[in-house]
Amino acid sequence: MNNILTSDQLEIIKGLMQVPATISPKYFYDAKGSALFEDITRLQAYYPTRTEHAIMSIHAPEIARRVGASCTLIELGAGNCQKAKALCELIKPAHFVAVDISEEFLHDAVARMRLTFPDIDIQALAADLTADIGLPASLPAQRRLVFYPGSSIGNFDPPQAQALLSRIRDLIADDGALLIGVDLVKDEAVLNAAYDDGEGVTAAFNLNVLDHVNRLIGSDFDTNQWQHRAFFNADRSRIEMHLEAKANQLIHWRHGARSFARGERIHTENSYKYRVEDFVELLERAGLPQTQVWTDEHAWFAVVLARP
Ligand code: AVJ
Repeated sequence: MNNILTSDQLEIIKGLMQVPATISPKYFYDAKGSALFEDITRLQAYYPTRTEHAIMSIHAPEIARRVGASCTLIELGAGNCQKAKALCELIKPAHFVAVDISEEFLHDAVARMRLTFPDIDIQALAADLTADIGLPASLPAQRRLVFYPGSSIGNFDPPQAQALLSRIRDLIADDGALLIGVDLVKDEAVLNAAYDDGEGVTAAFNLNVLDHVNRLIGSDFDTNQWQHRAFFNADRSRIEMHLEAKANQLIHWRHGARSFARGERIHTENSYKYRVEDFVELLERAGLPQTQVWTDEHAWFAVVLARP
């Protein structure tokens, strides 16, 4: 092994040295983390996935009509491609690009999609949305629909979210559109239960990031020494997830170490919750002023179609 650090290693070590320590939520998604996230989406307490799915099913004809003919569908954070499957049936794109951070997971999902849709040209792209999204050069310069479901936009703080939305606006050019899912502000008890489920699936998902980090930087975190914490921070309108040290400990990695005191936390995720009008304003500021909003009966979640 040489001494040159990868950008992932540098980012992780930098975050661990901060006070309080942080680990980016993008490191949740190794193969095990992606599978655990899939388990989360099936939990009764985790309302976003099924609520978004219900909104899209109920309004499918109208969504399809408003989206119009799109040649290329680009899904960001595609994961198991379940949501894209429904959308492909609806709008029948000529090309589909599935973008996700978890490469292994994505390849299996894309292989299944190719069997289901032999007439669609399907490509997988392993990419980190915090960096530039370099689309395959082979894509035709035809009308594009970017699909960004699941309220994954919530992982970014509002200025970062606006920057990402601006980059999406550039990807779709003047004639394209963005179809995006966003989680809304609601009763705190509902929010807290969704991120601290009684079955401990979210806890396992949060703790798994330590095993992933151990593999990435050669550290010696012991998941038994850490505890899942999740709560709504009303001032900042976000769910925060942290890992809390159960005891004092010293964590080592190659050429480095850090001590954690009992009760000290590593901040692992923010999941911002929006009011519809604030999210629409964010889209406007990102150059996507034409919007159409669909929501569920409790106004827990919104699906928004936005255009330049
Ligand atoms: C994938 C970012 C949309 O914020 O709800 C679920 C991740 N974290 N439970 C979310 C997550 C804990 C999820 N996103």
